[in-house]
Amino acid sequence: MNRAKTIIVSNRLPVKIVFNGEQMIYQSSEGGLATGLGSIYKDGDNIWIGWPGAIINEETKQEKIADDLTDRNLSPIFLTEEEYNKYYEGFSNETLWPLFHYFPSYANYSDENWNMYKAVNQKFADAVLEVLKNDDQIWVHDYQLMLVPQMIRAKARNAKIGFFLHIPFPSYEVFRLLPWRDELLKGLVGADLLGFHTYDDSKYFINSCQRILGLTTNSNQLFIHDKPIIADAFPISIDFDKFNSLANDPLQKPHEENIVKRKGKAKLMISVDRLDYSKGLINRLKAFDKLLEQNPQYIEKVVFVQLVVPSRDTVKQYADLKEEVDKMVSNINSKYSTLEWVPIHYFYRSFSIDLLAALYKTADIALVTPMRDGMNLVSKEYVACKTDETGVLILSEMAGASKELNDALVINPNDSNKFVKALVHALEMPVDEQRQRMRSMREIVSRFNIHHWVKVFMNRLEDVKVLQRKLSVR
Ligand code: ADQ
Repeated sequence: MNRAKTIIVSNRLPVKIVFNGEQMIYQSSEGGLATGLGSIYKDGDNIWIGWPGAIINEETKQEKIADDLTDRNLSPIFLTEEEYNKYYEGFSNETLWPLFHYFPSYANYSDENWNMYKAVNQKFADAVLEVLKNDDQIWVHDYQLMLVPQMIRAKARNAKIGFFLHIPFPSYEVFRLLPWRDELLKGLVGADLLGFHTYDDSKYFINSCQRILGLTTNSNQLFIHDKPIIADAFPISIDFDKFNSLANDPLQKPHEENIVKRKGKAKLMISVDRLDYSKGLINRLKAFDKLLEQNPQYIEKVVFVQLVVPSRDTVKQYADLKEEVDKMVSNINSKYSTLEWVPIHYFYRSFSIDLLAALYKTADIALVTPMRDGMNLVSKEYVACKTDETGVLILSEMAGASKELNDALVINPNDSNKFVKALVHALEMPVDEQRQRMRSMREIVSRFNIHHWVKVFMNRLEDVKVLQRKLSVR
């Protein structure tokens, strides 16, 4: 008997191909999404369609990869260098990413990139259509594939399609700056269920659909010729148990002891981000500088460990940002260092999850202060690793996570005075208050974890189909 299957579609597969000379190695992703969706795509005939993270032009190699990945229920889409540059680097990352993160002056509007975005989205949709059977459900992910829902719908009228946006959806006034706003919205409303991190994101989306496409709406329902579809908030999370048990693992002790020894009596503050202008690196460094300038009593009493994962640093905006961060770190360090102490320890590289967990666990304060962020998983990872329930999270109100983690010290990253006040509050917070706040945040992250997120989204997709059927027989 043929059981209905689930088809996951995202720009990247949860494996990456890396080369060791001529030898190809498949590196599995340990990211939250891969873990959360692991229970789905690995099961039965289910499948995950996406790009395997390397440009492969030779047909024989492509065939071998497709063959190797079949056993893992993965189906690769191969991109040429030109497709990758214009669809991914170009339209996705130079147009949609800055605009959706409220950096419209960084957005580049290029017809050529847009045409390639359409062509590559069609390639993904065709790959879905090739394996799609009657009752299958499809879950499309993120801003790189916003046209895919409608492209599938055009050929499979009754398909069950969910879409989740991992970055913010901007307000109408920003979204309408896009020359291709109508087409993108039409692409999205091909889905039955549209998920966003926050209620505001889903409202902004519904508002754009009303004003740009003229759709009729009722609360979270949008009507596509009488057929209701739903847009709602589904805040993503992490694998709480994984981080929590890693933080409790005795094998982690040497890492932790090493960090504790090095920080001495000073308080440890950390931040962990990809290099990106949306992450607020500059404002954070300015606030730290101001903290030391206005509060010299913290000299030698606080150490700031800043981890930055390299990202797109061949692109000018990113290279400029990197240069500015380098310069500011070295200015601050030269301004305040003593013979015994350096205020900022700055790492521009990736860290293993073990070391990351040890840093989270030993950090007295985590600074998660993006200018704009869909959710931000670092804030939740920090909370999951604070097994003794101490520690303070300073969180930007521009991160989706701030809607759930109310017990963080929530700040506006542009307000440097309040930012410094929050730093002082965090440095001075009594342990009882830390415990009270941390306990309630841990409860939220543990309960609403990544597995819960997947389950709720999938159930809701089923409910929308039931609702549509009910209304169509009335
Ligand atoms: P990202 O923009 O990548 O994700 P985020 O949610 O913070 O942002 O996830 C970053 C991940 O990278 C975390 O799991 C973190 O541990 C890891 N990481 C960061 N620095 C690291 C380092 N130096 N070494 C190792 N690992 C590091 C997008 C959206 C977010 C949204 C997620 C999920 O931009 O808003 O939360 O998708 O939907």
